[in-house]
Amino acid sequence: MICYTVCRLCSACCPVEAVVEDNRLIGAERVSFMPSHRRLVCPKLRSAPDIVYSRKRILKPLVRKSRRGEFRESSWEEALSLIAERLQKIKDIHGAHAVSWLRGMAADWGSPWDYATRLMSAFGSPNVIGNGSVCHVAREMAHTYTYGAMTVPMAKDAGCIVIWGKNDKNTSPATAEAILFAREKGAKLIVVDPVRTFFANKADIWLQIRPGHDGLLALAILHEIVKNGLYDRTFVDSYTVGFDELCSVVLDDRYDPYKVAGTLWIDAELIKEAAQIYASNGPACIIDGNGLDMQLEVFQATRAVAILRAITGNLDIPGGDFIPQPVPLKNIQLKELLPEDVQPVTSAYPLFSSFHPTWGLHAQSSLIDAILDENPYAVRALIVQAGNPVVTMTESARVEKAFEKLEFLAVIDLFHNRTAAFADVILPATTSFEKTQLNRAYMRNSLVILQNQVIPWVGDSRPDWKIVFDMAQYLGLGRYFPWKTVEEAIDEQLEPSGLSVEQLRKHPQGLYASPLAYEKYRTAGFRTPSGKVEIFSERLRSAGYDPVPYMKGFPEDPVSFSERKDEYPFLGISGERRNCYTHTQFFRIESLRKLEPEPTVEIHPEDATLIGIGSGDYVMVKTPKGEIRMKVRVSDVVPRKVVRIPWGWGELSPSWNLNNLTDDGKRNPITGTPSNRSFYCKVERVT
Ligand SMILES: Nc1nc2c(c(=O)[nH]1)N[C@H]1C(S)=C(S)[C@@H](COP(=O)(O)OP(=O)(O)OC[C@H]3O[C@@H](n4cnc5c(=O)[nH]c(N)nc54)[C@H](O)[C@@H]3O)O[C@H]1N2
Ligand SMILES: Nc1nc2c(c(=O)[nH]1)N[C@H]1C(S)=C(S)[C@@H](COP(=O)(O)OP(=O)(O)OC[C@H]3O[C@@H](n4cnc5c(=O)[nH]c(N)nc54)[C@H](O)[C@@H]3O)O[C@H]1N2
Ligand code: SF4
Ligand SMILES: [Mo]
Repeated sequence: MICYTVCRLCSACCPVEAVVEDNRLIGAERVSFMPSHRRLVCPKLRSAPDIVYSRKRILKPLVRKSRRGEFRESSWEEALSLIAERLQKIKDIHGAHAVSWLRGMAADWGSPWDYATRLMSAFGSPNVIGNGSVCHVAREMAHTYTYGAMTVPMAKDAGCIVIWGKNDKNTSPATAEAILFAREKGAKLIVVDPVRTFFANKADIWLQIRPGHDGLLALAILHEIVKNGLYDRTFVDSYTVGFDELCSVVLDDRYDPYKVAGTLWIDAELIKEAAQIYASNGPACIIDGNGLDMQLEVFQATRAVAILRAITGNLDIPGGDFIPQPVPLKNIQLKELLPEDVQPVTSAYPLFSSFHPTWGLHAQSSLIDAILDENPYAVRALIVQAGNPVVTMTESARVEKAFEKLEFLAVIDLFHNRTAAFADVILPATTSFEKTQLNRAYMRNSLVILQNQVIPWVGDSRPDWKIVFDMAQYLGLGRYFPWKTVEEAIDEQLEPSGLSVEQLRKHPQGLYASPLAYEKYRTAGFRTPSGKVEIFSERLRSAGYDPVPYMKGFPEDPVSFSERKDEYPFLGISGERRNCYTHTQFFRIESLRKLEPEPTVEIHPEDATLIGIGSGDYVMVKTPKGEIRMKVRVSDVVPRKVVRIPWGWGELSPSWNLNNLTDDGKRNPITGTPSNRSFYCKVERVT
């Protein structure tokens, strides 16, 4: 039997056809506009049955026999009672805000995020924290502050595609297929990436940027476009505010491509040509990605890129950058129940914590400040859902210290990860194939596709929704979760859209909540305070930040440890996401592991010769925070003086943990984003 659902083995959220026989998942294939024989293969999806039925999955709740002692299996009743009792005790003594919920990306940011927030609101704690400061939410805020929403690139119909810090071949096969399709039809392709990626190899222009300097490149491109009158004057005059202020920033001689070329490591002629091609081959879209995230400059750099989209007239047109039409949903987070006098732990980042009605809190480093330094107050108990923060948060040593200090930790996961090693209780969750939910990807834009449960829960595991609903009962908050099934909960949330689970199941390829419409700003304006594209943001000005990107100038070398680069001369960058793994996941799935058995640091041939190493040798990579030890691959995919360190392997060994090298001391002032992406380091041969 073929069953339609959405795969959530990574955040790409691909619609898939699952093959189910006798209630068992046999296989699955992505749904795509590409004919089957031309579709990109996702190894994780191919191994989905190995993941779902892995012998390593946790299939019973586990509780500790004693603090840091061994785990023993328990009933759900015992585990949930224990959690409720411990959380209630901490609430009674210290207040509900001493309890926090921390979410990784794996259970999705859609309805699972709403349920966790609802539970904590009812409990009385504002602290439900996501990982958006290092994922795409900081970038989402920059888009939103500029034109009211994060745009969706319409690559398939574009005349020019700019891929800015994204590696879709490995991270989003549907987008990669759209790019390949457009390219075959003759679309121009520009790639901004320090690494020679699959698409950099296919590009008309590859801007091999110095890591962390995207804001400066955007200024140089803006300089070229404005100076040569390559912008859309009618759009700028009618629909933007602050163009004059932009001109006074970007026309400064400092941002002339010839002046910045040396700093950017890019030939000035290439920057000028890229600006010319982008501005004159519309409709053009910019696919921005995680190369901009996890950078100290994420916010203003993304703002500068967003302004490029706007002044070239590419917003909300077919083949350009579409302004999504959010699905009207009921806000079920119940934040109105929260006491007004308790601030969340992320209160140092107030704009980021409030830019969106349901995104919530994402400056995740603040949680570690709260546990370790009791700043702004102490968090003593934590529930970690669908994340592995001990490996994925910045500066693992600090995170581990914080987890050691917790009075109570409950983990909701499929596997025994490094974070679960600190837990008092582990609750076994189901995979995405075993649960029905509304994913964020299908809430933010008009087409809604339901993630459907296609097989029964494996063992004694439970879907995340059920775990949260049951936890509410044990905490005496059952009245806030009146739904008997997840379908009832989703229907209530979907009510304003006029859609329902039943209808969505009848239309597994999705239903539109509203008809697709372009250039909506002509009648409705943009969803910003002024109703226009805010090149100049009054909100940023009044909060004390640059209202136009880089009014106060582009900072010198905004990369971790730049003040010590004499001692740490290499630039380390957080490495490739291989398509067989998701962050710290699936390294123990044999069919996937054999595709990439060991991590390798990539280093340029000239640097390798200088250090006297070759492929297969081992090196130590060190920063002031720590060190890792890995095998070397000599390769010219990276520029000189840059090493690419593979991501996620810290789950298998601390000596492979990239976040042993990163620094949580310096953060973006608006979003609290530390640089997990680029940092100075040294590379030493292991003899
Ligand atoms: N240095 C550096 N740091 C990074 C990154 C980087 O590239 N470099 N990437 C950053 C980014 S973009 C992100 S999004 C974060 C990711 O950070 P995390 O979300 O912490 O990363 P994962 O390793 O994906 O952890 C997900 C966990 O959820 C479990 N899981 C899977 N599915 C489910 C489910 O349905 N329910 C439940 N309850 N559990 C489930 C998995 O077994 C796994 O243990 O890391 C960030 N940190
Ligand atoms: N297979 C797989 N797929 C995934 C994930 C996974 O872990 N594995 N994770 C999912 C998640 S949560 C996310 S957020 C997405 C992320 O997906 P992407 O946005 O594609 O992120 P990455 O592949 O980390 O990095 C994108 C590119 O940025 C480049 N880059 C590095 N530094 C810089 C820089 O300073 N400037 C510029 N311009 N580029 C730079 C890298 O070389 C890389 O090619 O992928 C999702 N999909
Ligand atoms: S890219 Fe692969 S793992 Fe990620 S959602 Fe799509 S099919 Fe699933
Ligand atoms: Mo992410």
